[in-house]
Amino acid sequence: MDFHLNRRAAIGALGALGAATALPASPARAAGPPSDPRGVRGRMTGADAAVAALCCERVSCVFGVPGAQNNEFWDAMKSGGLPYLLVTNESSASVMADASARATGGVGVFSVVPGPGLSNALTGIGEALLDSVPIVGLFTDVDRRPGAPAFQVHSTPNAPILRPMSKAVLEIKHAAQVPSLIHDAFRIARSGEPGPVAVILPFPILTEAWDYDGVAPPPYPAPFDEQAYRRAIGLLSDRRARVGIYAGMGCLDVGPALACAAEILQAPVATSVSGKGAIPDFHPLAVGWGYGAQGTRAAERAFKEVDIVLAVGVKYSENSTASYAIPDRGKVIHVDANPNNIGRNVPACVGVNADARLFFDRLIRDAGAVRRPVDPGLTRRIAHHRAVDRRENAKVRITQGVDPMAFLLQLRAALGPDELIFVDVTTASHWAAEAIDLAGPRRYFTPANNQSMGWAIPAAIGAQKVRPDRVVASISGDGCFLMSGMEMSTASRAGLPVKFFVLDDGAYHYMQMLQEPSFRRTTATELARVDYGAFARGMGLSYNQIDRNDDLPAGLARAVGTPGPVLTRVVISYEGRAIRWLDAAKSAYLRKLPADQKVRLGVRVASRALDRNPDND
Ligand SMILES: Cc1ncc(C[n+]2csc(CCOP(=O)(O)OP(=O)(O)O)c2C)c(N)n1
Ligand SMILES: [Mg+2]
Repeated sequence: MDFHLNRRAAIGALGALGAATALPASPARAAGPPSDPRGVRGRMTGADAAVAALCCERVSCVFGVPGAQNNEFWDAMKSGGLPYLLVTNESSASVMADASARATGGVGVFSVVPGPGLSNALTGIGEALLDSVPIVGLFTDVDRRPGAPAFQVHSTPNAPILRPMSKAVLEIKHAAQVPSLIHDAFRIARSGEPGPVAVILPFPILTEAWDYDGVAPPPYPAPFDEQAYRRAIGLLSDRRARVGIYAGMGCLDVGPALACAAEILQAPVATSVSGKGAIPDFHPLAVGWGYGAQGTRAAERAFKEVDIVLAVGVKYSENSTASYAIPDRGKVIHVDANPNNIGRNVPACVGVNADARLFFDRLIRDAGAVRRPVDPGLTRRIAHHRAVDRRENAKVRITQGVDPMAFLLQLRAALGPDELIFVDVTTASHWAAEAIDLAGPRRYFTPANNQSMGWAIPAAIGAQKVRPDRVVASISGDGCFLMSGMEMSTASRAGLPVKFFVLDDGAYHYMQMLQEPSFRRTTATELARVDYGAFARGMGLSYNQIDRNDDLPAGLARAVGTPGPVLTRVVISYEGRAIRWLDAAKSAYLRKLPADQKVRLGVRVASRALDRNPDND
């Protein structure tokens, strides 16, 4: 480590003096905690131990906002050379941690103060919880020792708020526990079904010194239920049964094994929304997302021929099934790292509590028992249906303003196969799931299950911070933009060249689509008109605008080609293109609606249909 004396080191040394009362035997501290890949060793403060543990875990960035309870930690990050990114609101800190994990396959980290910092961060924590993303939140806390003063600033209860939102809440009670509990948090976040873990670190511990002699523990073993696996193989060994694989987020990092298993089984592979990219879209057995009326037509058709669905690392969530509209396709073998996910929404004939990698690796070793002869007819049919899908998607159907599908397809082409696309909670998200082809995993990101509007803007910034080698684009509706647009200032401050796209229709079109058929009017859906050019200038971004389909090629080239962060307003129109997801969800909803509710709905719709001037807003 370099020990040359500069301003930063001098400030660090002054900081060390501040902690001198707690560090009687410490040698002069220069450039932060020693970073030992084996574990945290030596005498240091709790703040330095936390930084050393995070360095040990190879954290690429800590996202957050400093405050009185964690300034010591932020200072230690600087001394320790641990990269950090200041955000405008803690709601972005947890989202950026989540996105950095999704973009890299690692664990994302954020640091916030208790009270408002914690509550602001909850939405992003919820997204990581429902979307199974490993993140670690460091919540510095007020002084809770016996005799500590009452009514401290930010003293809302942390652990009780965090517990239902997290896989685990680890409370550090003594400086000695700092590295070991941080390592535990990473192990728990990654293990089984990944998710968010909270570490609560009271601020007095940050300045306490301790002699550490730790070793970072190995990861928890991945689950594998041998007996259930054998039952699954027994079922798959009936070679008359045609198999379809439904791959979720749990398959993202096992793409080659998934493709190999599909070839052995001669199985078409559909993915959930979050599993998009687990198999490259150009693989001859890849059929796109979903396998019901909500997904691609190719997936729907291919799975009509299937007798056994092998569902791996997938939850059959409301979003991925269009409100549980997934069709019954015979027997389901459900493989998941979390036993509580198995058979929850779709009954499983065999449930296998196993990690996707272990499951596919074993299946490949046992290929002899389950292998099907190569079926050229199957891949021909898939190629045909996918070509039909792509042709249909490429037809421009909307000419007033920009057709969202044309925008999505041309953006994909302008970016190239390896760049990262973040899709927000907008009408266009369903077309994006259908039409954006992927060359591999961790290139397409969406808040699938907590569906927090505005997620894509901070998420794209967080991903860009840890993937400087990629172009990162975010696609948000104008409603989403209004939720988190201020975070764009972070991109310009930190020089992160994200390409932000706002699909501007002046409304919550999604809500209008849901409200109009049921209420024959819209309520609370019209948005403020925003001067996006002025906003971009105010935030320090370049500005770009696309008004018509004809502008798309040049407008997208400008967005991608302009250095630094760019805000592009896309004047969008949604009328005139069907949404398969919505149609599937609507028919599932109506099918399940009790008779008396159907009558009530019918009467309201009929009576309001007579109103020539509906009271829309
Ligand atoms: C935080 C949050 N609040 C409310 C919702 C409900 N919601 C889902 S989509 C949507 C409208 C999105 O508007 P916009 O970004 O303009 O996209 P558009 O619907 O116009 O495509 C709303 C209000 C949500 N998902 N998240
Ligand atoms: Mg809108």
